[in-house]
Amino acid sequence: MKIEDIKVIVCSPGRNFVTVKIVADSGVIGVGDATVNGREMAVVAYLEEHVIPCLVGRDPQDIEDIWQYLYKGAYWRKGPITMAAIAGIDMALWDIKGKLANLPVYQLLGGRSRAGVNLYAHAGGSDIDDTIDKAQTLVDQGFKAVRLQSAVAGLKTTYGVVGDKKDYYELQGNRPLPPEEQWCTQKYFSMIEALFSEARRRLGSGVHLLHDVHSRLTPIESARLGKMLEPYHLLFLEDASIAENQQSYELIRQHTTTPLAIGETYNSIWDCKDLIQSQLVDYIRAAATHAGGITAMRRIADFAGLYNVRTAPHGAPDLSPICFSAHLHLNTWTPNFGIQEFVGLGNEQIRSVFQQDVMIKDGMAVVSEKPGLGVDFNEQAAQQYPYKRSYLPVSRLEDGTVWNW
Ligand code: CS2
Ligand code: MG
Repeated sequence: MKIEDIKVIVCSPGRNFVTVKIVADSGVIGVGDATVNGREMAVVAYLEEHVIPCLVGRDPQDIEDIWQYLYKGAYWRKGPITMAAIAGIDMALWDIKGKLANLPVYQLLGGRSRAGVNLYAHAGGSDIDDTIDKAQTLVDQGFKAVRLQSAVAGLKTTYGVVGDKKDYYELQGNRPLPPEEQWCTQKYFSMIEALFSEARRRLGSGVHLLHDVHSRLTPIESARLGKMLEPYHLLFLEDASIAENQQSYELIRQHTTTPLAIGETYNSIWDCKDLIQSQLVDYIRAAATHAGGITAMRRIADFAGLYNVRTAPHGAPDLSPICFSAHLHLNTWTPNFGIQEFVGLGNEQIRSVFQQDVMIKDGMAVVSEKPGLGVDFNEQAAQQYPYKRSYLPVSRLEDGTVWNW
């Protein structure tokens, strides 16, 4: 069996997605997600110029060999662009393998560990009341876990809060340069405890609450926050501090029992290794698209399982439905799965391009039983939505210093 053709399609049905489509000589088609928000065309060039020529004519069933060839064979290992390119190919090959075997991908991974995949939804509001109102609506819809992000009084913008303004959830139509946002740790600390105490008062203790700091705090500030939020029993506190220096999580850990999560920007098992091995985090949030595909995620999950770390894959709107589907297959299998981030199934345009077979009910997703990943990619529909240059925001402190967004 041979790979006949590989195409990379960039479309923008409301936001940009990079899709890899592999056609095998038997006519079987596999699709994968290779989207890196704000750097989409770098992945396209990497794939078209350096990856695809090495793969046409090879056996699409050799997933492992192809993964190792692209990872070790490049000499220049890791990095978001390389790993997204590998991920797009890898997902498409698993899709093909499933179709050839006439089995959904989770069966190829080892079969079910659970009936369905628990999801956490996003509540982002303009103030504490608005955030909790939105959380209440999600709870009423059946969600058992909700992430709370509230605007911070006195700051022009806050991460995770979608208003009527354009922000990272949307495409920057008329301003194709990175938007700038503002941050002030002191202002954030003056409201964050009230958000969670009020949420517990209004929502009760039955719902799981989560929060994403988006790496805005130093390790000692994260320690303070974790301690401060202990009475409100978060399911996890995400990306409290940046962990380029993985040891810095030791300091946070020494001070707080609030469970910690990290990993959405990680590209390989090596980025998570020390955090997992030293049990410095409770949830690892690597995504199939950014950490090298299903082959790599399977290894991260098994490694994490040795240290009581659970998986909680990234599920933001800038990962395509193909990635979400790959996560559902992984999560259905992963014995040490924790929770899946969920922001909905996308707008009408997205759903016309990526026809995804999934059932969502009462805050839980049930994976597709179709062979492969269970996503039909409509290339003609995709062509109606050409790529539009767009960026994630950049953050600055009030004095102008560039900060972590
Ligand atoms: C966020 C993301 O969902 C999350 O947890 O951190 O929305 C993230 O900001 C974007 O995916 C960045 O591309
Ligand atoms: Mg996050």
